[in-house]
Amino acid sequence: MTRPRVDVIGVACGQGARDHGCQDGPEVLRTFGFLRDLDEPHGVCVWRDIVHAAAEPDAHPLWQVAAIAQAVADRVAASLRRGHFPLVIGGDHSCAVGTWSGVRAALGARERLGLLWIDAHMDSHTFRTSPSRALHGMPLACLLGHGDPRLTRIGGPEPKLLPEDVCLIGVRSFEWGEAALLKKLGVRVYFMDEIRRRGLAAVCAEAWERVTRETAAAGVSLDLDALDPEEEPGVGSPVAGGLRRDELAAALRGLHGDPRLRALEVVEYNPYADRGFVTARAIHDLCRSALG
Ligand SMILES: [Mn+2]
Repeated sequence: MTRPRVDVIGVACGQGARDHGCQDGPEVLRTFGFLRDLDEPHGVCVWRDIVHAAAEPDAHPLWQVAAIAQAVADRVAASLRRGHFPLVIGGDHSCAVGTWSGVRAALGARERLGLLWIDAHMDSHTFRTSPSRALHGMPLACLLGHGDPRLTRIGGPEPKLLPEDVCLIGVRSFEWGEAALLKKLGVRVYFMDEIRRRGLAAVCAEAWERVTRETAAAGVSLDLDALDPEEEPGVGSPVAGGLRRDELAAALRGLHGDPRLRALEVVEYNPYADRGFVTARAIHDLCRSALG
């Protein structure tokens, strides 16, 4: 089987977070060529473009995030329809609404999408439960059909994910309201204590089996704050006690070459918090692990 061409789609969104630093993540990674060698040896990785927010800085963040998510959804769906593999590089995690709505749109109407959500947080708030009202704390709820219609209806009115087709991995910081939503829906959450007990490899293998059991395609949404900030400082919302880069790289290598893996998203790179580009290099290593 020939490897599909990888379309790198940068998303310069920072409006979903209080600190907008992640907005400049894709531009730094592209300018300094951190993903360049994904190109080798066959030239199958192409930076398509970087999606920017509309030039209306005073617009409400919800309006800006919805506009950018729609643009991302269109590009991701077009990439899949060309038979390519979209690699979305955020930006804050609100771009996930666009990424996975786009993947869902490229599938058949009755086909289901599976997703591993690797994150220190649950990202499953709605405006009713979120203390901060920050949109990067809401994308998973939106994809499950809960949230503001301007975000839940991108790519069609139906939920983009069924609860049984999603697993969260690496969670260690959350609020009561979002945990209650996931519990009510029956979404499987692998907290850090379970990962420490069983090992990331075993947890990832089990989670991947769950999200591919009934689905036509599956993906990985990787929030870099799942990693331990002692190793990876360049993230939007660091939380102590996370995954090690090498164990996550090994787990992603387990997915490499699996035809059910159809898209990958890596988000929340904050270049202003990075030290000596260690986290930029981690992004490269992790993409390389998953994509070969
Ligand atoms: Mn997140």
